[in-house]
Amino acid sequence: MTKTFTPSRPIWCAGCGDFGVLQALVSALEELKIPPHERMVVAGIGCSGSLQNNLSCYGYHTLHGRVLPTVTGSKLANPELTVVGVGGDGDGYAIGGGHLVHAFKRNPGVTYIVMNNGTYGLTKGQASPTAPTGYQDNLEEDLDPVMLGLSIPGSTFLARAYSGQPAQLLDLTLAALKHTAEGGGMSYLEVLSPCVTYNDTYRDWRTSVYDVDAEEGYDPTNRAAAFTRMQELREEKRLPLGLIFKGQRHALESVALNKDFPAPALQDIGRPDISGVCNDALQSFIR
Ligand SMILES: Cc1ncc(C[n+]2csc(CCOP(=O)(O)OP(=O)(O)O)c2C)c(N)n1
Ligand code: SF4
Ligand SMILES: [Mg+2]
Repeated sequence: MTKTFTPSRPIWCAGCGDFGVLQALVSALEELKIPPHERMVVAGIGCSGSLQNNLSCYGYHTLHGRVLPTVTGSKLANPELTVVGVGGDGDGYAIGGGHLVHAFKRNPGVTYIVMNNGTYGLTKGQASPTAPTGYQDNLEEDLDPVMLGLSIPGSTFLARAYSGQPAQLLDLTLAALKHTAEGGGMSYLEVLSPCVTYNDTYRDWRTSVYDVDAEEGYDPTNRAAAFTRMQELREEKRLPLGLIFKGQRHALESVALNKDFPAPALQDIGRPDISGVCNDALQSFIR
């Protein structure tokens, strides 16, 4: 990147929770001194998917539900980038739900932030996988993606924040970026981010959130105990916030890339053996 563009102003409704997520991400990237040309932000489709237009970065608006394969590919192509995926609950848990399972399992060095508002905001308020029973005549039980993440042994960082509590949201965004920067692999941060137009949950969530960071004896390194606590809190109709689980496992790029399979963006394309392979590939399309 030789020039930076001026980020556009958000197009969200006044009061949308996504403003808080943008503010936290911008502040965390600044605090960690990650310059714009080292940031790659990939967004899904939805109101939340416009976030990458509102900060200085390499940005890419990918296909609906395809944030995780795109960020995984970006990190493998250039592991020197700070790669962040952002999107909605519809994007990440419905059409993209299969990718979430495999991303937890693969543990690529990316941060994935999901703005969960329990609805498809952009398409005017249909029930998403996290919508409660009864919302828009939803007959189904809501999905808890943090519990899904806990059930997959490869996951290494699972947290939940609330855009109505900006100090904790910033702390968790910083912790997520640091986990990944230190080689820990994928940091997954779900943010409860109310949609004031189609599912205004501010009043409900203000009283139902529960902070495990403040709970004496809560151990985020104990996967089984964390799962049990999440289940108890769910039965009490509470929404757990905080660092829910932090484990250790190698990041995908640390084992997938090596001297026989180097990162494509870091290869010297002037080398004759590489330019020969590139030319052969190009010729094969022309033939
Ligand atoms: C393949 C495909 N299917 C459906 C759509 C229509 N669509 C656009 S956004 C969206 C859901 C958005 O919900 P969510 O991901 O929760 O984002 P939000 O708008 O709530 O931030 C859908 C179904 C689409 N764009 N592409
Ligand atoms: S429709 Fe909902 S999710 Fe979309 S910008 Fe407005 S408040 Fe935010
Ligand atoms: Mg949504």
